[in-house]
Amino acid sequence: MSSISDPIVIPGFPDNFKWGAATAAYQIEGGASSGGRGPSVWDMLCRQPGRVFEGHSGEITCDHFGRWKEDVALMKEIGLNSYRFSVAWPRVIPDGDGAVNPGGLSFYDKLVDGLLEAGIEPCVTLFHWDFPYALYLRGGWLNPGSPAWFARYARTVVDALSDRVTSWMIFNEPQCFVGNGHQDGSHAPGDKLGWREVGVVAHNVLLAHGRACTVIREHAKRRPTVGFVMASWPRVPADESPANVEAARKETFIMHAPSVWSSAWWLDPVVFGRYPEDGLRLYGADAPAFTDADMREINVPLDFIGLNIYSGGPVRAGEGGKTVAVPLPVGGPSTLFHWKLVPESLYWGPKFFHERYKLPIWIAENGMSGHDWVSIDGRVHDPQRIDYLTRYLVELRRASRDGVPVGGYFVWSLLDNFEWAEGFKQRFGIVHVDYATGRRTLKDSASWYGRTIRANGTNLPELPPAESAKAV
Ligand code: GCO
Repeated sequence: MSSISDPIVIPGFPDNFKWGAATAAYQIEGGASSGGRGPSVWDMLCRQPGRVFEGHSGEITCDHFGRWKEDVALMKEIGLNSYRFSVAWPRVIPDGDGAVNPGGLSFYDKLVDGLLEAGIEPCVTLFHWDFPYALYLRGGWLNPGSPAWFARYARTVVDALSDRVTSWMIFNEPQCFVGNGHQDGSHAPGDKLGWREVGVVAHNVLLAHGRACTVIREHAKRRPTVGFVMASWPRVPADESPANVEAARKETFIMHAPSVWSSAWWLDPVVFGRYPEDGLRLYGADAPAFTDADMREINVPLDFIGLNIYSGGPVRAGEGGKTVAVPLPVGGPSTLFHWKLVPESLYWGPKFFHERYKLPIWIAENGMSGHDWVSIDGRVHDPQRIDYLTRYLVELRRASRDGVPVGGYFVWSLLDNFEWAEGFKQRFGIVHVDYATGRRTLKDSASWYGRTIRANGTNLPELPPAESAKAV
């Protein structure tokens, strides 16, 4: 029984909350030709002049392949309880569909053991964009055999790691590797396909997702928790009037043109077993051909939705049921990527996705790129990142308090790393990496994040909800 004089305990995050950091194989591992790894489409794209900022590549990057023990020690020092990393398909099966490379599997095997010894839960992403080049030469995701290739790869990883790994994320941001990789050509493999073919690529990825999900459920040695990770740029209401909230909710999922960027195009088939009707109408004759059996394969139960959220777009309800975008202030806070700070996207995003799909939400990525360097005092000061993360976490806590089941938060990223077409220009890490020497330096944000984890978020400021939005 509480009395009026008792301090009011306001719950923050759930007790078993996953406080983590995320990385991806091609962005941090390096060791591109070590240990029997085969080439991926990213190795090939990086060799093409003009594709990546200043001709950078993931050939060496953070050399996590060689320095993983040091990196696990850093995670432990920071105080992470979870770590999200991806397995490189061409490291495990160098040509994608042939012989398994024991050296490749043993890298992840040792990493998983090292993490568990350090008290950190390994959370595995099966595909973070490094598609085997040999399979690309066989038609890549356009090949009707691609879902089976992926299912076999998934089975190989599940057989090797599922005695210790229970958290699985299948695909990371299909929107990007399909949209950027196959439609606008800015990412690997660098193709510019028409809508009809893009639709086939996306459909094969959905089939691959469904089959891999079934493989995990049927073969995991320990009860798995399986998720699908979306790139998301949620619409947020310009103010919290019911009409504007409804406009933001609608606009987060609606399609205005054929697109693979819409989360609904991916999640509706996975969760509801059908493509969104507005999308099918817009694709028209270019919509992928599919059967009921396909949709049943895609529509297998999922345990959570992973959302990668960095920003969002304010909207309001306009005339005649139209939604109007509300511009953010000119010169307002933004990151080195020029992504605007919209902390409320970590409230409305989880809320809208949970309402629509009724699944728990994990924030699989959130963070900011900056121009961080090692200061004259030998330390890396990144106050803007601390402020960014604070503002976003306050909003995520608000979602959790409002009843959205939020299972975890993974800061992007543990290390500064190879930021795809941007090369090493963008530094997202809470740990600074000197790419010439491989030297790691904890940034101030890493110490702040450790304190936040130890406090389970109770150190975050209490702002009235409307204030947290206005504060930016
Ligand atoms: C993505 C990927 C990450 C990026 C990060 C910053 O979202 O593009 O999942 O690999 O590095 O999001 O852009």
